[in-house]
Amino acid sequence: MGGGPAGSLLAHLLQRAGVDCAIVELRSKDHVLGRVRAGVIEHGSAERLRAVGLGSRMDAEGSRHHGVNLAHAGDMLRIDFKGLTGRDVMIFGQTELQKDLYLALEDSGVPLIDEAADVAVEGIETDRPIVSYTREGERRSLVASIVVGCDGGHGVSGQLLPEAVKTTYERVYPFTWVGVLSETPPVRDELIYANHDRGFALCSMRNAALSRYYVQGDADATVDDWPDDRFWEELAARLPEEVRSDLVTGTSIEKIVTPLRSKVTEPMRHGSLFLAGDVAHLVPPTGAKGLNLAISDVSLLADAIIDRFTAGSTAGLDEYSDRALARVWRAVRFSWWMTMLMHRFPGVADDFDRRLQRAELDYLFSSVTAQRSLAENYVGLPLTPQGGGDGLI
Ligand code: RFL
Ligand code: PHB
Repeated sequence: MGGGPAGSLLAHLLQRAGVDCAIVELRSKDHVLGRVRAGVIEHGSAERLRAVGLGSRMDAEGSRHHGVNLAHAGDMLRIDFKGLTGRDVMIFGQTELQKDLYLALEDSGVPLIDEAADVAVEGIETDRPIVSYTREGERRSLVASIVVGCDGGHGVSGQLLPEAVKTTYERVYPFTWVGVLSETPPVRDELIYANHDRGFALCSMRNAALSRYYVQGDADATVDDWPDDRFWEELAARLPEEVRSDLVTGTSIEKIVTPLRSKVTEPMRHGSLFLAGDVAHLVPPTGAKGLNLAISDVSLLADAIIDRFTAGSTAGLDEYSDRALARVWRAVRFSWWMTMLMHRFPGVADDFDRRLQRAELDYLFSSVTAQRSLAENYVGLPLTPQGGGDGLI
């Protein structure tokens, strides 16, 4: 269920291994392909995409980033991923990855049933669950062995888990991100995350002629509150002087307001229903982890499903939820930490929190150990904790 990155990558992995599958997607293909979202692909995610034939355009048109910058109180700190971890990240838009995924599915003949309305699932406590949907006015159904809910942050498959087995953990942050895409050269070659008294700002990019910028907005902000002039003015005000003078502004070609939340639903399996990607967990975009978690979930799940249908072993399926959640919570922690570190928190605790932020940023600016921890999390932790970071876990 769902043909975003999680659903389409999972289908690609299964089809390659000879496991039959189909995707049932609520929206039209064009709609899915038109969404602008993530930009940062972790080192391990990129390696996994390359290993399954999805790396050539990413390597040709994306760019390798060896570091990011943190800005605070007029200073800039470069976190040197390459030097600190030996690894890097790829900047390649989710929109582009989605294109490659749909092309790969078309080539391999995976049925992608788009514009499927009223998608419903029955029998998840049996080994013959049924997915039904309405397309072109007709009700149809698919009998499956396994159903995977990959239906995103607004999806419904999480609701299929009985209340008695389900626990949801949630944190809502009291602000939004206002994002703009503009056909202007990026202000720097690498990303800049800025902590400023006026609020957070992020400078990102898609390529040498396409920039992606974000500023922190109020919790109830709307796109109409943020005409281009206001956006550029506010972004410039939140950047260090040396960067501000290089900022090239232009007309926005896309603008969004996105709320920030952390949310995890446990477990990620009930009977023959499995959850993967945003439907099971949401993270604020500050750590650039959402798409990467979707990729790691389906990597684990694809191996488990393939094992089930080729070797007859259900061990991987039985372990999936625990293994995926162990990684999820590490990314939830990092995204929460980056969010707490970089934003202005409106409210009574503000002064105390600002002092803590300043102390933490001072520590980061002065300690290579602290920088290495950030770098290690940002480039991506190993697929399973056993592989752990510097090997100490
Ligand atoms: P998606 O991409 O939302 O896809 C879910 C699909 O399911 C369909 N659907 C249904 N299909 C069938 N039946 C139903 N009932 C259905 N309900 C919905 C939807 O139409 C959709 O096609 O979830 P998925 O596949 O789990 O992928 C998750 C990622 O898209 C998401 O985590 C990232 O975009 C998050 N994210 C980032 N992640 C990163 O790793 N690095 C980043 O730099 C990054 N930046 C971002 C982001 C997300 C952002 N927004 C807008 C939320 C920046 C932003 C601004
Ligand atoms: C993006 O380029 O859209 C982007 C980059 C880094 C983030 C979030 C979004 O942390």
